[in-house]
Amino acid sequence: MELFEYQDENCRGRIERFDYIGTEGAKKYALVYLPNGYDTEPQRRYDILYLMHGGGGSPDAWLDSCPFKNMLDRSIASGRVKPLIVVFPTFYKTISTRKDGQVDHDFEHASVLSFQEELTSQLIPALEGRYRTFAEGTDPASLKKARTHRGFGGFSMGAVNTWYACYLHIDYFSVFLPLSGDLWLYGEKGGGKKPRETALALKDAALKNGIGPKDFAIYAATGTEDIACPNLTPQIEAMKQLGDFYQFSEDFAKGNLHYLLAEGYYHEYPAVYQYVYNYLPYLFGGLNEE
Ligand code: FER
Repeated sequence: MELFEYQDENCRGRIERFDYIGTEGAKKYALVYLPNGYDTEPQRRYDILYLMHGGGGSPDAWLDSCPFKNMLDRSIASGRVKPLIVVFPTFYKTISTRKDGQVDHDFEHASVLSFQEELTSQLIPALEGRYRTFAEGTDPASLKKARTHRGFGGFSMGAVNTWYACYLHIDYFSVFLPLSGDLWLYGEKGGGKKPRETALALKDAALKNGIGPKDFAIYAATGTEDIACPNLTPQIEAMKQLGDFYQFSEDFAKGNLHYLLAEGYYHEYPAVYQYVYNYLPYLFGGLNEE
């Protein structure tokens, strides 16, 4: 794994707050990273990555917990990554009152499902009506048509959200970055407890949406010391077993399933943002497609 190190960058994007109405009329916001050039190139459209925080977090968590913005600024300024929009939403209806270290499975799971509903019915239409993504309209057909330019990723409970987006909304997204978390379709840590059932459910959901092996890519990652490693690894292994559909490759430019297992890394943002750094150049077809 290549390691990112903070270094000052003059060519910066900016962060904007986007307010919207979520499930049951809840007042919500997401933070939006707009790359350098967004304001000076008014014709240009951008790939978009939705990136979810972990349990107990907020839209600010990624940006507060590691030099994520500097990583984006530098990756884009150096030409390593095509300019893109990154959205930091929250899956909680209101600010989380969760106490550190305490996971109430039912509360977390209900929050994930409620956000998944809001994601395609409220957040994406509102946000992509406002910013210049590849969506030519905010109706479901136009939004789905732009799916090759839209990704979803997240850390921990954000990875649970990512797998749910892959299960429920693969018609809206083509790229998934589940970082240190599994799919909880079959209960808490279900990817570890029921890996084969979980893998089959994901494959079935894709096929039901007419999505084939060439129509998506999953960039999963965790660390060997990460508490989610024992849950995520069996799920990935079970997906690899479905080799007619999931084409595993260590080359991030090939196949549709990748797994970065970082030796000695723990369950924390300073670890997982390095995985994002390593995957970013591959997410939307590399640098050559303009
Ligand atoms: C996992 C997925 C999510 C996991 C933990 C979480 C332990 C979330 C934990 C938290 O929010 O504290 O596989 O493994």
